[in-house]
Amino acid sequence: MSDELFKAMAQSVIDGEPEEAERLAEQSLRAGIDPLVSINRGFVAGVSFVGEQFSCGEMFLPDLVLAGDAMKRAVAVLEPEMARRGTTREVLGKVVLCTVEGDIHDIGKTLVGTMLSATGFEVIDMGVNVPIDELIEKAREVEADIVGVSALLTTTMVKQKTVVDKLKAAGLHPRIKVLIGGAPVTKDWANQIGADGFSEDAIGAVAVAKSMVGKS
Ligand code: B1M
Repeated sequence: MSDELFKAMAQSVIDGEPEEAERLAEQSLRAGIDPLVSINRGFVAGVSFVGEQFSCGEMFLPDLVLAGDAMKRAVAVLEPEMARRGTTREVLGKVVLCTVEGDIHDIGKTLVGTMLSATGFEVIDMGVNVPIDELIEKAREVEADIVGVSALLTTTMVKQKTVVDKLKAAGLHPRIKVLIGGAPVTKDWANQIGADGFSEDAIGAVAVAKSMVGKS
């Protein structure tokens, strides 16, 4: 019975059906299944599959967005019960995420945040057009492992360098590492500015973030 339910959970994420994911999460609670088990054996299995298919070009961006939505809806149902039972997922690391100052593009950044939290990172998403000093202050305050900086414009990607420089000047780098991405951003740029990680998409960002915190 549980195995079938876990399969259906994974499938609801693969099919990108948030209502179905929510319904199955509620059903699992009524059946008394540990919410952490539902997340790990059901929903995470689905999101991992979608990630793999996306990486090899078998699934596309809309699939990823819908899978992320379904995952989030299920986790929202299960999290209160996890808190009540005192069960917690292993937190892989803490990421303070933003789209950099001067830039209001938020779709890719939000997707990166969804994927990171779906795989076990604690994500503090500061939104878009975030002043660098505020980003650094938040990272210091929450003792972040990683700051994630998205930039979609050639005019704003230069601010990613400012983030690295200011973290170094504040003595916070390399304790707090810098992950960058966004349409104009390349691996060469990341190397040039001394960023610790780069990914061209949200799935890759998860793998890179895991290796940045030594959990790959
Ligand atoms: Co804008 N825009 N836009 N725009 N916009 C681009 C980026 C542009 C390439 C379009 C073009 O000309 N072909 C161009 C930039 C040119 C350049 O700098 N070279 C451009 C421009 C010029 C502008 C304005 C200046 C237009 C104007 O007003 N004259 C203006 C700037 C406003 C500002 O930010 N100050 C502007 C505004 C807008 C809208 C508001 C209309 C809208 C954004 C809506 C929103 O985000 N809520 C918009 C959109 C939608 C785009 C395009 C069409 C699509 C961006 C997007 O959402 N892609 C874009 C063209 C394009 O990219 N093809 C364009 C989907 C998203 C999932 O992908 O964001 O790349 P992406 O994220 C990916 C990866 O990059 C990576 O993973 C994500 C998921 O796989 N990634 C990370 C992203 N962040 C990451 C962080 C990481 C790791 C990976 O670690 C932290």
